[in-house]
Amino acid sequence: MIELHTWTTPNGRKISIALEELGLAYSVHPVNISKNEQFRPEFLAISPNNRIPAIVDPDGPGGKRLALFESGAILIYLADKTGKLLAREGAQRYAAIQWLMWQMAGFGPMLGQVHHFKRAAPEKVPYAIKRYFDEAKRLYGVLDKQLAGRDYILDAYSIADIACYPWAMRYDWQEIDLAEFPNVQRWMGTMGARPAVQRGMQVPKPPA
Ligand SMILES: N[C@@H](CCC(=O)N[C@@H](CS)C(=O)NCC(=O)O)C(=O)O
Repeated sequence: MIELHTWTTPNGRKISIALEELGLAYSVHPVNISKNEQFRPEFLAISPNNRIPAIVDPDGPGGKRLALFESGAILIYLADKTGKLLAREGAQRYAAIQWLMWQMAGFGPMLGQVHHFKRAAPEKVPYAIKRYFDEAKRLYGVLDKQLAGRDYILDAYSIADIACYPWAMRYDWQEIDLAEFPNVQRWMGTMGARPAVQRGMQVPKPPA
């Protein structure tokens, strides 16, 4: 059974959603990053960058154990393992990887900076708040344009949608007005109606 090492954050939830969508059996191993559990030696042995999520698949390529960190790499691995949520070849495969990279390099990190400077920074830094909030709005605009006239980011539901959704679900933390991005708003409704997405968003259970 695949081990999922994760926490209650957007990057972690990408993987629980994918595992739920793919119907793969998995066990959940919470890594409470607010208690610095990501620095425990046993977790660092799997994820040397001390970040969740990470997986261990005892039945990896060639039947051998595979440990993997970086949510984008994990999504590609799980999709390739099952032959679902990512075309095996052709233009749609590269389009999905393109949007996955867009999320990994832009939508996630920039929204993460918005979360930090709007909610967590010990001092108010107006320059940083404006810089990252403006960039967040630009990125929401790019996503909105891509979603015009489509149910999902590409022709079919893919790991690109799964990568973006948990970050967009924190729109209230980002103080993003979804009414300005009607295609994103519609897509979030479509995504949120999927039972596997609903289950994946509850993993791991928040601490009591
Ligand atoms: N690029 C990484 C980012 C992972 C990441 O930033 N994870 C955060 C939680 S969402 C984390 O583990 N933070 C712990 C820390 O900063 O020490 C991925 O997508 O997997």
